[in-house]
Amino acid sequence: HSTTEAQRSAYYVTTPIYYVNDRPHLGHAYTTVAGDVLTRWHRQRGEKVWYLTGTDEHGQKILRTAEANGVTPQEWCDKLVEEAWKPLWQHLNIANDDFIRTTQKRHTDRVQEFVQDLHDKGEIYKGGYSGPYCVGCEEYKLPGELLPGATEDEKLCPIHKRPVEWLEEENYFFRLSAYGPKLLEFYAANPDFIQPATARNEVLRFVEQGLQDLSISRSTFNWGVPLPWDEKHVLYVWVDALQNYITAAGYGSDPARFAELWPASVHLVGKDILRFHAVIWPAMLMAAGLPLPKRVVANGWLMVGGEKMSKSNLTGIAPTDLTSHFGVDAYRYYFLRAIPFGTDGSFSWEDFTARYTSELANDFGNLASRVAAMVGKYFDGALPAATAAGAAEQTVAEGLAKAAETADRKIGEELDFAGGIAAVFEFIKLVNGYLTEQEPWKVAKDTSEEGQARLATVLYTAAEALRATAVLLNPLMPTAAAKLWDSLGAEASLGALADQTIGTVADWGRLPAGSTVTKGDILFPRLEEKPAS
Ligand code: ME8
Repeated sequence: HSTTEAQRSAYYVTTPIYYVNDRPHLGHAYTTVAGDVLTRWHRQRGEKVWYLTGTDEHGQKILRTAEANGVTPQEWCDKLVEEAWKPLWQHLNIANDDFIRTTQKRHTDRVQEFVQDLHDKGEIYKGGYSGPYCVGCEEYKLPGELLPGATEDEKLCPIHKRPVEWLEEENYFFRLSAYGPKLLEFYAANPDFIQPATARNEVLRFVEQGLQDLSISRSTFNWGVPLPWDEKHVLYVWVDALQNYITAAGYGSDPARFAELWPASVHLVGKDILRFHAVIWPAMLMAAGLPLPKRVVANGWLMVGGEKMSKSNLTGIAPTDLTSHFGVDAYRYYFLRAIPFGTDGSFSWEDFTARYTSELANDFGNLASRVAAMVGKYFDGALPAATAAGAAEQTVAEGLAKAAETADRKIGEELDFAGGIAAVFEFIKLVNGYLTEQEPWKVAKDTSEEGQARLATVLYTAAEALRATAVLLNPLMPTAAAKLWDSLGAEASLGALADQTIGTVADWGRLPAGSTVTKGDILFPRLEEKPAS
């Protein structure tokens, strides 16, 4: 990157825009929390960041749900967005900069211009298609991937395990097949475009087999964006949905903003929608002559009983069922810490409880409250200076440097959240070990000048380690980090927690002696007994 480019472009992260046929569950929150931590991390680096999420509101799935509930699809979407989706993101402390809804005019107008442009360029033609369609996926399926159903004629979607429908329609088609070679060339030139490697390999194999043209319109229902040149057709919901990433970024409406945001830095997607993002979307952008996103990163599935947690399988657990027990910070922590990003995983109450108790309450929370209590007890809450630092203190400072470097690389670059969080918690362990070894509560009994200097040094070292920990954990657990920042009295000397940068977090000695340390709220209170179920 040249300096000018780096200054001009923002770190732009997107989530999938979720179908609002139902309420959000743990799976949706998983991707959105990951994106939030990623963007907060880059913000904490001092970069300009833009985080987009939103909702996918067209198509047959939404239409049918609305009909079944006796309301118009727009009414249904408005209700779900306002009553379920937006409140959840607020509850989970998601700091998105925008929320796009595909029924907004700022989106539909631009979508019509985009497809008209492709039509004008000869990328779209009229044809016919018949094949099995899964409304749950909003996708034509290939006969070979279907599972047998209850009768000989019935076939099931491999993801939803529900019967597919046979669709036969006159459609418009996008010349996707022409883009296979160009896509393969692009993947080869940009080996990091699709991550993780398993996802990349899957896409490569798929494209190498040869692509079929893509049906991009439907004429048997009208809940969608009308094709500007043939209003009997609405645009296929996926083609409409993918464009949210550019319509929200100012494509066709705000050139300066679009230049700053596009191409996106990272599209976060579940592995089920990888092909749409890594094949169809790049091909459409190529056809339109627009730059391609820099990365598409696929997360694995949260599983229930060996199947993908899903609304249609009725296995969706509401995030609030867990946050009401563990709290929002612990929730944000648990899923990213417990499941390596990119692989499938499942949630268990026992595992969550165990991690909460040992890692959050004991290792981290107790450390913070012990240090604050000792500074209160021995120094009246005024942080003493480290006048007698030696090798043990050096080890803590070095441990911090290593943790900061590792976390920055793993979270900020590799999206290895579990690895990055582990690095910070290893540092917390190191500080706990340091206190256990130094035994400040014993040193305190030595009233000689030397003894008091050692006591001051040990407590300063622990508090300074906590100062850095608050910064490193702020993107992941903003509430706990803010409480810790507060209890260290850091704001008065160092300013707002949000303004601390990752680049300076390991500069040892930033927290000034004399800071007012108070015993704040307990960061992670003991859990109540599990409610009887
Ligand atoms: O696919 N585990 O919307 P959607 C992990 N509207 N992540 C999960 C999950 C699970 N069990 N279940 C859902 C759509 N997700 C389209 C997207 S984008 C232009 C259009 C997450 O409501 C995961 O990120 O079905 C997945 O990709 C997304 O929710 C799908 O949400």
